[in-house]
Amino acid sequence: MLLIGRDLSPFVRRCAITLKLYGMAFERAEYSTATQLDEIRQYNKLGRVPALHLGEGETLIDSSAILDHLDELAGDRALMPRAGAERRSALRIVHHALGVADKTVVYTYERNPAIRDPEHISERWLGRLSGQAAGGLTALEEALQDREWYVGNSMTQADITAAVVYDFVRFMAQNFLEKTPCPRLSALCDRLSELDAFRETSLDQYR
Ligand SMILES: N[C@@H](CCC(=O)N[C@@H](CS)C(=O)NCC(=O)O)C(=O)O
Repeated sequence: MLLIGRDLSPFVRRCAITLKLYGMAFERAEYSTATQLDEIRQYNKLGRVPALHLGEGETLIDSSAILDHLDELAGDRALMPRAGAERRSALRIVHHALGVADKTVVYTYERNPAIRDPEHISERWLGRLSGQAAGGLTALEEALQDREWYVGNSMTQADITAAVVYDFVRFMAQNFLEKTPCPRLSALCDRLSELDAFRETSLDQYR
């Protein structure tokens, strides 16, 4: 399997971490969305990452579709609860986190001169995006309460995705967290950052 994209993308990183946690062998094509769009388009005509090339001309796009496939391969070890209330809770957390990631990514693109002309930056648009990200972060912080894990008694995809997205926000848009501190989520992220799968994909490589 070949994973396309860099760990700077929270969508890519949650796939890389999950592959590592499942112990599945994979290779990397660490293309940047800012400078290597043509290379990325060979795998995803949308020009987005992640994509997971499975071989024999088959490629999956979008982190949720990729993780759905990996969970199927993982069988009983799948990190997403299979059904019922636990699955619904995990999906609620994962999609709040993905929403925060979406809004934060667009926020950073709006302010990136390689993507957006500085004279066209809209403060109104930035305010809307940061407000939406803050709403999602608040939902994630409240949902964790004082529990060790979001769902049940062990780590699930909800914990992984929430931690990866929090780490991304902390790295790219620290100003969001000044207005919306998330101490519980921060502690979860720090705890998971000790795992090899998180350490090996650490954002420190982009400092
Ligand atoms: N829903 C997608 C979102 C993927 C996404 O937005 N990826 C960003 C990188 S963080 C990207 O490729 N952006 C390039 C662009 O849209 O121009 C997923 O979960 O994989």
